[in-house]
Amino acid sequence: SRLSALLGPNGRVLIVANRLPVTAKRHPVKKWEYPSSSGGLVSALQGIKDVQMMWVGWPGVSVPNETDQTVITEELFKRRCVPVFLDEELMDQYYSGYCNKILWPLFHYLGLPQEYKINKAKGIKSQFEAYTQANQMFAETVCKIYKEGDIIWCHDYHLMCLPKLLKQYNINMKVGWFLHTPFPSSEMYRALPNRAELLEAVLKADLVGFHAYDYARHFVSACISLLGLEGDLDGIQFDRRIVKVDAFPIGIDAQRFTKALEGPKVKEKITEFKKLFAGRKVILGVDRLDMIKGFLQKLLAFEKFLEKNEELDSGYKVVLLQIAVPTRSDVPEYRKLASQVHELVARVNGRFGTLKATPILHLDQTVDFDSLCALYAITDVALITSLRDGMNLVSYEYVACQESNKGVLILSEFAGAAQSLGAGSIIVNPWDIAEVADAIKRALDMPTEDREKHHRHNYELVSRHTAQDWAENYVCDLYNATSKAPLRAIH
Ligand code: GDG
Repeated sequence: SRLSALLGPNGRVLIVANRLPVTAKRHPVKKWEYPSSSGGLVSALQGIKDVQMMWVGWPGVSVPNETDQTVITEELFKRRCVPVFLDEELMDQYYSGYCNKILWPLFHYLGLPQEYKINKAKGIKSQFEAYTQANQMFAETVCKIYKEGDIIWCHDYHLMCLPKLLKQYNINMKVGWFLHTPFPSSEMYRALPNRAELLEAVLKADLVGFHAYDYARHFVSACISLLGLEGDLDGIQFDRRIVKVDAFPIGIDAQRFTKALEGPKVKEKITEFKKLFAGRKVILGVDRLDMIKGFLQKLLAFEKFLEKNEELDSGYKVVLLQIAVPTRSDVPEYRKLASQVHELVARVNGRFGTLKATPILHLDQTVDFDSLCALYAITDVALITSLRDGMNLVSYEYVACQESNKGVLILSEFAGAAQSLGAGSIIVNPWDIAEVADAIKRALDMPTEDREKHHRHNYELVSRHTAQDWAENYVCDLYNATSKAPLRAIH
């Protein structure tokens, strides 16, 4: 590949992300086991092939015992992973605290928590300190395994200080940073008390990447208005260098899905699910149970759809199948969201259910990969109502599995994916409940010819623009972006 040609036989890509692709898990007999972790980033980077990669990240559990740490480190090393051990308190302040209570909601336009103002003296201040401290520990781990020629690719809002810390250690390291969430408008971002420090740390990278041009533009605006820098989408002048900023929309490994559909296990599931839902149209939702995914809006819209189409009742027989993957349940806001969702599900089911069937099938669970593929393949509509979403890979995966069915994708205009899959989907504003309700009706009624046309457009994009391309484009650009000469001579 282009990437392996560039890097040569010894060059490695070090992926630094909060979570490793495998998790260390306590086991009653074996003591430890190492299942793979799920999530968007892991799915995407599985697509990079024929390049030496190492991962640096948190192993998914706090491990106080040093002997255990040694065992885990050795085992993970065999899987090309290097753990960063963070204790429970640090994780609580850095991850549940600063990352998930402050940066995540802010980057998705949900604002800052009230606490930010109230607890400034103790809670929040120490959350930012924990954040920088955790970043420091990631940096130290990277430095320990760094070899000349390695390329370091830092991921996401958890690690915004990392480019600066790594360059402090060795100015010649090639360091890139990529954000998987939206970068918000500078008018939103400027509310963050540590706004300047984080921007300056990110700007130490050689390449700053986003899923969409809008996010890159917002980042550049923030640098201009909050740091007084000069720049545009060609680069930002900082520290006598030009920092490259660009959009790299992520893709998926579509073949992983199409191949799975051919396998006996998925075929079996397909038969099973087809029987289960016989005679009903199925609308599918697959989301982590997160406020950004617009669960309440989705449920309200589905309720409105049922309300408006009551007379069609027996004609339609529609079911909303929602896989709600549990996430961050240690954060109170997420627990609150879960109970709001449950209340709404119960209301709609109580109102529109019959002795024979209920209109919403809501599962607080993950499903295994085979079942996921089968569900993607047999359902009639995918309903994605994210209030904000960096990209949204579920929409891509759905398209990849719909070659025979030609199901319809209803997609929020606030998901990054709307930029690429817009022309082949029904685009909705998830806040407009009536609009989403109508879109459900339109999707269910769409003539085969239109469904084929929509699907063709989306499928071409999804199968052509792969995760491998994404990673290659990013790493190649990073490779070439380094060591820009100073803009002008210094007197
Ligand atoms: C973040 C950004 C951005 C989900 N449920 C199950 C399951 N999944 C897998 C899906 C998909 C992944 O998890 C979810 O990815 P998304 O992109 O949809 O959403 P986030 O988790 O919020 O990801 C997002 C992404 O990072 C990448 O940059 O697109 O905007 O928020 O791959 O397949 N997998 C299995 N069972 C499940 O029940 N096996």
